[in-house]
Amino acid sequence: MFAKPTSTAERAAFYQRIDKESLTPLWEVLGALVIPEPKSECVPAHWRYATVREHLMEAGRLISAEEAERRVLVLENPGIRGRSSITHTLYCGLQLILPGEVAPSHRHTQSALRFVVEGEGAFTAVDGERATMHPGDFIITPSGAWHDHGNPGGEPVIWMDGLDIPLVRMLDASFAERYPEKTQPVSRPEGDALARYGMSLLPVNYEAHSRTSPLFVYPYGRTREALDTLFRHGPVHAAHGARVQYVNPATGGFAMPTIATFIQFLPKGFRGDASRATDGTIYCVVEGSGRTKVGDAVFDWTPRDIFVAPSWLPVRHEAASDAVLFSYSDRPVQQALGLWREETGSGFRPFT
Ligand code: 1HN
Repeated sequence: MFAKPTSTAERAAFYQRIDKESLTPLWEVLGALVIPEPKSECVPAHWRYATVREHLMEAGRLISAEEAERRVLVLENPGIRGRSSITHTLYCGLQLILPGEVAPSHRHTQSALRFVVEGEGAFTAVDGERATMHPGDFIITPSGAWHDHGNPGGEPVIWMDGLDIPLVRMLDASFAERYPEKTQPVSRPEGDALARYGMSLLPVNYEAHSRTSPLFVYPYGRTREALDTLFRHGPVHAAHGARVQYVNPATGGFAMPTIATFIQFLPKGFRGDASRATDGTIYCVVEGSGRTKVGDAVFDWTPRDIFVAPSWLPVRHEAASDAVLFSYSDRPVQQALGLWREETGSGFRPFT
């Protein structure tokens, strides 16, 4: 759209001279800076669970959760290797905690989500309350909250971590500290947050002390029931199936200030319309099998697989069996800044 002017020897010499003073001519780079529509360096990518799990189990033999601080294999977008990023703004990892292990308590300004993929018996502790993790549970560690994990059970437990690490890094706003002890004290019984904030009731005079949902565990059983009802009573979206977003019950907004989280049900035989949005999205398969086309890539997925759809590439889901997909993106950030755009079905205007 913005064409580069022709180069001349005189201009090139000028650029070289000013380069020494950390100056560069805008007209040489404008076309790459301000592009007519998003064209991400990130690429569509798919990680099969069986493969990653094998490597994660090997990591389990090489290093303890305690020595590693967190025993995680980071899923790096192949288009931007070396930046611990799955999209430009978001991080994704798979974390393993073995029976008897503890991942020590710490806190940081980065917000984190956990989506449990395998195993029973581990817990995560957030600001004095423990949550026993079950597959499919969505759990939040708010910015600034002390958190540690433990596995007093008898089997390995694995979950997906989603954090806003690249975003916070871009803003140079990272602070972190260790808790003086390995684990934080328990100050509230398990289920306290769910009773206080997860029953469509709020304590009177409730005052938010954070931008993150006070409900930090969204158990899968309840979510799954809701999805089932949504699907059975319809309507089902032509592109997204029966898709819901996790909300902060105190505001109705997204559960986290920087990360949106979604879950969707795709009935057996679903062949979705294409849709695209400016928020690159990470999907984790919860149930079922199917196929998703992202741009020109085609991913055949089965439970616990993770795949990523970069910004603005068309996404089309098909389900071979009843399927459930969890997903997350930076949508709250884009919406807060008035940048978010979505095109689905017909009709789309970037400027209104
Ligand atoms: C972190 O605190 C966790 O608490 C997981 O489990 C992954 C990646 C980078 C920075 C902090 C956790 C993380 C992390």
